[in-house]
Amino acid sequence: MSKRLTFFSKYRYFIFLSFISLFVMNHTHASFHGPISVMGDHTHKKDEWMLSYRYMNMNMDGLKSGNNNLSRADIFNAGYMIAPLDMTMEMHMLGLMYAPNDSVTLMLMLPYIKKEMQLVTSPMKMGMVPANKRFETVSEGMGDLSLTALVNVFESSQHNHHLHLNLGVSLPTGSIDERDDTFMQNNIKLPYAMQLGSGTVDFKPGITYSGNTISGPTYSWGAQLSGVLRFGKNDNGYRLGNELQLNTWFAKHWADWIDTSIRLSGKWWGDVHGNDNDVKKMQHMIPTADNNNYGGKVFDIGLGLNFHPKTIMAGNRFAVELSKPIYQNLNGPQMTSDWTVTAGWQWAF
Ligand SMILES: [Cu+2]
Repeated sequence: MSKRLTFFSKYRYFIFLSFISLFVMNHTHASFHGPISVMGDHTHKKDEWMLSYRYMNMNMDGLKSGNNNLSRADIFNAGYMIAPLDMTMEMHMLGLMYAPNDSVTLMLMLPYIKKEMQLVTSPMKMGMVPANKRFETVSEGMGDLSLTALVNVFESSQHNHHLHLNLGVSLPTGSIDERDDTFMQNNIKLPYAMQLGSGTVDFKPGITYSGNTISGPTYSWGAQLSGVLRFGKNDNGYRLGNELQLNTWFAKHWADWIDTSIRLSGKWWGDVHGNDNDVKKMQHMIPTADNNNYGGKVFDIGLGLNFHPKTIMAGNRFAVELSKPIYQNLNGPQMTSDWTVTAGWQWAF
């Protein structure tokens, strides 16, 4: 496990900034944002800044291969000695946006990640491995830093249709050398799913459309197609699979300070190319150590609630979204996604 940043120091920063922002008058005009789980959904006008904090809690539970749910017994019958039971990933994400001019907005995002996986050994004792032994592995630390230029390419004359490009790069600031102690061996290398970064410089292109009604009841909507393209191999001899994601959303604005949103998304991603030799040694013992047991497709539905208060709190937005998969097809055996919560605070100034 890498060094811990105490949660107190993180929250202290967040609380301090929230408090300060209460007293800052704001001249930023309201714009329509996508759900909080969508990154790079909006651009800013010249000289606007935005600071944001997101908390994400993603849960995985059970296993699938293709469309089929697998039981724990299926894993052991396939010859594995250890089955993953469930996994939680918590992410604290700091974001900073700045628009040097009306055409380009720069965005920086730095995640801090904690992953916890619960596992269990086979009900049959095998050699050194005790039967039905439950244990946990944990990894924690900085994830990959991403830098993105959001470039406006079209805005309708009424300013209600907007299109921009997302030109992002992700730098390998996240560790790919996370280890933890287990009952079998101390300081064992953790599988790909438990690492904090990709280990490669990745390109993150995307295109985002957003629109809103001009008069009458207010609705807003949007769509974003984005990808993660990875090249070469990282220092441990592998690269994660490429990703493609389509997000679409629709929001109803009940008043000028509150809206609710629905989001539908589809994500496709590939398996791991190459192997970390320390991990490959365990590929017949535990499904997560096999580079073929990665990749698949997931369709999600997300419901969001957004507050954007006026007067002295103007410029702030508080948002929460709960999402759940409605369909998943995984190269397996692989852990299946369950629900995800994303909560965030954005402050434009
Ligand atoms: Cu922003």
